[in-house]
Amino acid sequence: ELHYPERLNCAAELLDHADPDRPVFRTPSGGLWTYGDLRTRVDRIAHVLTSDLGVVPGNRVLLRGPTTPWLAACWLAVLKAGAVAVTVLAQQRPHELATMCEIARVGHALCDIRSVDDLAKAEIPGLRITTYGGDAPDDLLNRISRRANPGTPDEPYPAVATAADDVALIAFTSGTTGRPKGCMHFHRDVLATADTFSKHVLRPNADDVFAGSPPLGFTFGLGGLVIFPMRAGASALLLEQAGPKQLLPAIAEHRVSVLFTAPTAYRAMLEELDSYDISSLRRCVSAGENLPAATWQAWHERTGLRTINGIGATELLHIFISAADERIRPGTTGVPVPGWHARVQAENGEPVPDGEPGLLAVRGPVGCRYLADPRQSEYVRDGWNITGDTYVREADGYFRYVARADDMIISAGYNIAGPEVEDALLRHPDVVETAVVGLPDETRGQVVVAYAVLRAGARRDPEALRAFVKSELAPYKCPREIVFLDALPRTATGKLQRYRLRTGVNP
Ligand code: 3SK
Repeated sequence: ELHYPERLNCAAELLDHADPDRPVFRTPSGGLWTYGDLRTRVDRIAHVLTSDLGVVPGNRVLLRGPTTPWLAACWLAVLKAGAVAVTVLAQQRPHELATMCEIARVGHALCDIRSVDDLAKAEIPGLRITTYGGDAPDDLLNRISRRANPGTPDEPYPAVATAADDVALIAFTSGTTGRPKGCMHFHRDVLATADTFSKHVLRPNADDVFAGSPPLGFTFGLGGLVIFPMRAGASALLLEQAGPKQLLPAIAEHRVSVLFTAPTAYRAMLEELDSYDISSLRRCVSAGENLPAATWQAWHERTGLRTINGIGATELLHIFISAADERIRPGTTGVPVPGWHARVQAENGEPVPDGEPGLLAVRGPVGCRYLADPRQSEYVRDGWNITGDTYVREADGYFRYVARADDMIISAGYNIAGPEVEDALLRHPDVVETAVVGLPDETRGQVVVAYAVLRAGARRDPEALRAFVKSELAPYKCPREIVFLDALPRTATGKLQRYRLRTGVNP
C-alpha cells in the first residue's frame, strides 16, 4: 500500500529531494541542466504564471512543444503553482486542439514558439497563449528576464499546498479512433507510477541516464523521461527527434542506461546496431504496443539485454503489468506490478479460467477518471478498469496479450488473434513491420489479411511469405492476402490504426 500525506504537491516532491548540483536534463547538443538550474527556472515560470498571467490554482494550462527541458520545466511550474497541466502532442492539429481545449476548459497555454501556428489557427475562444523560445517581448523567457533584478537573488516560489487528490494533469487519449477523452490524474497518482513500476521493475539509481522516443505529451514519455528519473534523482536526455535513427547515436554518445521506446523502434534499431556502442544500456523498456516474442529474442540475441515489456494506458497513467530481470518471460507481458491487481474476465464480469482468453481488468493506486465523458462507465466496471485488451492469464500468474478486444478475427468459425500471425510474420528475416486484420467476407465472415513493411531491397513475394506462415502456424491462421506498404498507419503516439487497414482509409 502506498501512503502519501494529505497535502502533497508532486512537482515540489520531484524537485526538492535531489542534490542541486546533480544533472537532471541533458540535450543532444551538450546542454545540461542541474536540479538547481531546474528549480530556479521552474520558480521563475511559476512567478510569471501567477503574477503576470493571472493563473490561479485549479486553472487548466495547455502545454505544447517538442521534448525539451523548457517543456518539462513548464509542466513542473504549472503543477507547483497548483494549476492543472493539460498535455497534448506537438503533432495535434487545430481541430483536435480545439476539441481538447473545449473538453478541458483550458484558459491558458504555454507553447513552444515552433509549435504555435496550429494552436493559433485553432482560434480557441478565451485562450491566452504564451510562447516560449521566441523573441517577442511577451514570450515567457523575456517575461522571466524582465522580472529578474540584477544582483538580487531569485525569490523562491513556495509550492501551492495542493491536496494529494487534487487534479495535477489531464492527459488525452483518443485510442485509435473517436472523440478524445481527457483523463484526470491526481498529484498522488504521479508519484504512485514512480513508486510502483519504476521502483519495483526499473529500479533506477541516481547515475542512470534515461532516454526514449515517446513525447512528454504522452504519459509513457512523461513517466519515462521526467517522473521516473526525477523520483530517482537521476537524469534524462531529452530528444526533440527521437526516431530509431536518432536513438542509437544518442545512446552511444550520452551513455544512456535506461531506454523507453516501442516494439517497432527496437526492430528498426536492429538494422543499424553494428555501427554503435550501446554497452551503456542496462534497462530497455518496451510499451505502447505488444512486444512480439520474435522482437524480444532478436534484440536479446544481438545485445544480451532482456527487454522489459509492459502494458500501460493513459487512463491509468503508466505501466501496470510487467516483469523485471529473470522474471521476464518473452511472449508475455509479465505479472501485475507490485501495488496492482489484474484478472481476466468475461463481458458479464465473471472471472474466466486460467488459460482462456477474456477481457483484461486491473485495479491499483491509479484509476480512470474521464473528464465529463459517459464512456467512464464502460471503462470502470465494479471498481475494475477494463482496458479493452484481450488477455490470457497463465496458471502461474503470467499475463499473455492476445489482441485488442475489438481486433479478434473470426474466420469460418475460428477465433484468430492478429498479433499471433504478426509474430509469425516477424520471424521472417525480410519483415520489418506488420499488421494483421480481418476483412469482411461473404462465406467466411472474415478473412485474414496481412499488411507488411519489408526490409529495403527485399523482394515482395506474397506466396513465399504465406508459405512461411504456414510452416509456423496452423494453416487456418495464414493470411489469405498479403499487402505490401511503405509504412503502417499510426496515431501521433505511434499506435497502429488497424481500423484504417480494416476500412481501407489511406492504408
Ligand atoms: O498507452 C500506452 O500504451 C502506455 C504505455 C505505457 C505507459 C503509458 C501508456 C499511456
